[in-house]
Amino acid sequence: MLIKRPDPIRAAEITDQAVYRARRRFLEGVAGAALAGLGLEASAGSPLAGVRRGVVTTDEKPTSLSDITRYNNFYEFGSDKTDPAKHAKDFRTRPWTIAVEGEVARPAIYQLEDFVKPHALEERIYRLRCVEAWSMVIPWVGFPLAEVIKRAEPTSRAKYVEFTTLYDPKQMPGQRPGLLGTGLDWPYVEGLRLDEAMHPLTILAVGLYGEVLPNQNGAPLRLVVPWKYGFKSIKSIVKLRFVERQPVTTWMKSGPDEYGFYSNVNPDVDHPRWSQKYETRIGEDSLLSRLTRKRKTLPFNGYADEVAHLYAGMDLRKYF
Ligand SMILES: Nc1nc2c(c(=O)[nH]1)N[C@H]1C(S)=C(S)[C@@H](COP(=O)(O)O)O[C@H]1N2
Ligand SMILES: [Mo]
Repeated sequence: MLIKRPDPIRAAEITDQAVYRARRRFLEGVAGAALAGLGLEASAGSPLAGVRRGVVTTDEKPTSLSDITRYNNFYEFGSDKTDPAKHAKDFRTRPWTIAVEGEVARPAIYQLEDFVKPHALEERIYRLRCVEAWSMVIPWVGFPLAEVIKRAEPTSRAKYVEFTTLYDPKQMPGQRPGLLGTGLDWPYVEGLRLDEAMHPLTILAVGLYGEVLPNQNGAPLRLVVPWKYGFKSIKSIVKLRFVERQPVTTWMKSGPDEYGFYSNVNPDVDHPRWSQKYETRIGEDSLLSRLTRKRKTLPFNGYADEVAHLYAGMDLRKYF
């Protein structure tokens, strides 16, 4: 993975924060009013209805919408940070089905709308820390994954959840051999231990900045696990499979020494090719700031109070 400089922010986009605050006031107004559907049928940029303010885990300034939507990792659309915004423009996210299968009493295939409808949408402002040592602060809109898991009724054999992204080389140029091909094994697969998946900080996101998720950020549905490196937060999910054995994830397959199953943000365990002690906040720090050791990376990305107990007694150098 190469670290690339984001495009310069255009003056017109500096108003992001003001527009966001206005929209947030608007959303707070409509929350509690009768919902005119979820707005999910609409495309990226449409405001989501009925979003309530959720758990606030940081008072840091959200990264600009411009950086969040133009500095992406979504290898299905190319490995350059600017590729997903360019190549995911026409990605079709409707109709969309999500399969819930494996060790559950209630396996099902849902249409996206039916999958999302039972859940109240909340805003969650989380830090996202990439293994490449950059970070952002993103105001997601989503709902706890735990609600989906409870509805599926896992059997006693279910110990892990495996997530799969859409496989569609016609639409996803990164999945085809050629210039944008990345050599990863498709489809993209991720996994969580069941207790990590049930943790109240773990959400499925359908939007950000109060609006339907842009394609490059994983529309129509992506996972967000804020205490783990960004690659655990799998995009454009089509399947949740409950399993007994620890899943083999895409990044473990591509580099088992570099990417472990747990992938908890950990300043004390270096990536074999670079340190994890410091990070660069996109849009705020210069991309060289990691070398000047300005911004320290926090254990579990700052969520240690909430999640460290999940790993009590585990050697986190071994289970990295
Ligand atoms: N399907 C899929 N999901 C993915 C990726 C990917 O390449 N494919 N990249 C991951 C990585 S490395 C990061 S850092 C985050 C980036 O999310 P963002 O672009 O919304 O900031 O998405 C993760 N989810
Ligand atoms: Mo990442």
